[in-house]
Amino acid sequence: MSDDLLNEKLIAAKEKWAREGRGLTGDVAQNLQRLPAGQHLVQGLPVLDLGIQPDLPLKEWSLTIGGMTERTLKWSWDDFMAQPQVELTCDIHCVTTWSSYNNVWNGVTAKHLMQTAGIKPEAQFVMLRSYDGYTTNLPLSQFAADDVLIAHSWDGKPISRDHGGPVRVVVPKLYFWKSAKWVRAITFMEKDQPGYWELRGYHNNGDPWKEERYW
Ligand SMILES: Nc1nc2c(c(=O)[nH]1)N[C@H]1C(S)=C(S)[C@@H](COP(=O)(O)O)O[C@H]1N2
Ligand SMILES: [Mo]
Repeated sequence: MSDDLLNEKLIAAKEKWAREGRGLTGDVAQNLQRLPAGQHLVQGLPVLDLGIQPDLPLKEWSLTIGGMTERTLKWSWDDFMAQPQVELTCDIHCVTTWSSYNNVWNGVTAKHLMQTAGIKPEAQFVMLRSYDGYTTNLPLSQFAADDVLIAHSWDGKPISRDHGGPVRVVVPKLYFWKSAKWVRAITFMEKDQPGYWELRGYHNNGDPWKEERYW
């Protein structure tokens, strides 16, 4: 076969591929919408914390809800499990640039918790406090989003100790450092206060779609 003929055949084949859309997965547009700027996709869920993973027997565990609320609640494990339960699936975006898709969580919604405690009109911010000494703050409007969960299960199993079990918060719309593991107390506040990473150069709001990493 002459070089010319070979070339023509190759071009014809490539034209056919173009007509057929060979190699197209349809994923490009989807990924562009799904992966925030500067993030890459990983499988599963890496472990990230301060190196202290508290051991919390269910009998000793409790969650305190207070501050600018009508009632101060202290839920035991049984109290917590007796609340209405929901299942939610979300993508996770960690500020260290990994994202993880389709994480399935079970637990109690922040909305339900707020209704049960009764939020005073002065409340504008929320502080999450954890058993390892970690804290993180967020505006009430972010905490009150429909997809914020106080979760006890991940992908159908109790959340393991390294991922914040028995109970962690999940705030899908913000970078993952706002999702406190081993949550101990949820405090509603009139004035904002920076949490652990917010005091150390990380953004106060932390919206991955605005790339609010640092400030
Ligand atoms: N209590 C507590 N919660 C925490 C942290 C922590 O150190 N302590 N680290 C945060 C950070 S920076 C991230 S990225 C996620 C990691 O959650 P994972 O280990 O389940 O992936 O937890 C967040 N919640
Ligand atoms: Mo993180």
